[in-house]
Amino acid sequence: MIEVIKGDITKVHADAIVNAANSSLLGGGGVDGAIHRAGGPAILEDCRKIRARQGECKTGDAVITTAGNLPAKFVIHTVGPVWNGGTKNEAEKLANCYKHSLELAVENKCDTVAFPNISTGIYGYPKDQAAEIAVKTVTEFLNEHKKPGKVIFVCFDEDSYSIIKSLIHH
Ligand code: AR6
Repeated sequence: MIEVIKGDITKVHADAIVNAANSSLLGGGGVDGAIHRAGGPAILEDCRKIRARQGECKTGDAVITTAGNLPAKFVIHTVGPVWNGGTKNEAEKLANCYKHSLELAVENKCDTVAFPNISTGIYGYPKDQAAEIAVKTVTEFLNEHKKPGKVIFVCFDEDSYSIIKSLIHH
């Protein structure tokens, strides 16, 4: 099932929350900054280990770490595309973020997964187009795999909240 709420993802009790990271995995602003601040240094420690093992995280890929002090069990870090007017396969890359994050969640037995609106802040992806891709990709994944049991879209702004609400109630 799919839910949408308005709020701060660092406060959400879920098996996994997803972070809109960058390819360095070493933190940044927006939701990334909020997650590292609220979760504490254990998250960055795990990110550094992953970097040492595999290097940077490519756009559309995802990795999983501890959630440190957050009320979630894991943080799944995915790297959204920077909006470039739609000329750089942004839609496919954004869909891959949702797909790969859900694959990691299932592999790690997460039954509840919370997503922010990936790429729609600093990376500039238009909120309506990003919301359509998010809802479509998650819906298809749940139909195909029958898990995770619950996906929550956590919207920080009213715009994304009302767009996603109207999409999932259709
Ligand atoms: N809870 C939920 N959503 C949030 C929160 C929060 N606490 N804070 C912001 N948002 P952004 P991006 C929303 O900019 O566009 C970082 O520097 C925000 O309103 O966080 O994917 C990374 O390191 C927006 O709707 O991520 C990268 O360099 C959504 O989260 C870059 O930003 C995503 O906005 C990634 O940019």
